[in-house]
Amino acid sequence: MKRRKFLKNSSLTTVGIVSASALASCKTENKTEENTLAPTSSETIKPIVVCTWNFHNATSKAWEVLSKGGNALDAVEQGVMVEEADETNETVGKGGRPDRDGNVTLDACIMDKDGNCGSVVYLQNIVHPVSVARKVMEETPHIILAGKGAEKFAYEQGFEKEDLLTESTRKQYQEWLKTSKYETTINIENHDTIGMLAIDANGDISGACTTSGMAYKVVGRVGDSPIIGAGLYVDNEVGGATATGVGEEVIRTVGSFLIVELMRQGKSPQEACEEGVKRIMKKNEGREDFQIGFLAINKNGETGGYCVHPGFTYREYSEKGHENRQVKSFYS
Ligand code: SD4
Repeated sequence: MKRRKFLKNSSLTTVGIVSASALASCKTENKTEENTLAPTSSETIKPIVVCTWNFHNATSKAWEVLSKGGNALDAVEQGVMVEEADETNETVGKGGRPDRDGNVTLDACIMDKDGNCGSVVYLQNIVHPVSVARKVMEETPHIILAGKGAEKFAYEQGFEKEDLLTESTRKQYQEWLKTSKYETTINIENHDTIGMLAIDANGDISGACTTSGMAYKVVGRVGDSPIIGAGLYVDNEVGGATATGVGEEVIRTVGSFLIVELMRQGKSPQEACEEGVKRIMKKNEGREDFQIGFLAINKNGETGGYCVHPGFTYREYSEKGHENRQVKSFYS
């Protein structure tokens, strides 16, 4: 059943008509009257891609798609797929750390300019959960598929079964089993979930988020990353936001949706991310044992980020160049 004929919509037209020369002129434009966003910047930057942490290869891939005139949805999917396939990234895709029983279970979601979205949670044996999430979005009338059902659907869609544990994560897991500490504290400097937001040459926004979640989590645990509104949210009139860190805290504040709504009310991406973290800290007064990083982009291509502890960065790639940006934090 095809709920959405995504490939027939204008994004495809965009791919067809936006040439390299068109992109050459896609530097900065004056803001148009059409934006519902309260102005926080006088120029529009597009195309542009940002992602949580310093994922150079992932943003480069997304930029490659955008700079050839590709749409934002393809850019974010192909961008985050780079990390899903990278076995050295131990919190995304193949090579992600397992749960307490040794299963690698993946969470991912994707959202497009029209508010269409797809998500998979607790997915095993598939290297690219973001692509399965996209299939859920495009090929089913649903938004979230979980566990065995998601895996069965993936095989039906032609995805191949693969062992996601690597030699390295298997060894680490065996080491962890010696103490089997049942605590969900994660190293505040070591969150590698990738959340990516892109604006294409057409000015349309999409986002994706993918993770293996917290290492040695309770079996069955699902974090914020595949939850639309928590780990990711996109509103094509306003902007997008994504999160990394302890997902439970992001879910409690519906963090990404909150940030997009704050931008709708006129806050800059930076101000909105700061407010998002402050809301979380209000519910966790005095608690310092967790990290959250928020990243946001508005319709103008203005970006911002904020986190609980120093260390969170985000990578930005536009015609202006690419850089890894340090963000301010709640605690210094
Ligand atoms: C989760 N937010 O599952 C994810 C974890 C994360 O880098 O961001 N790790 O809660």
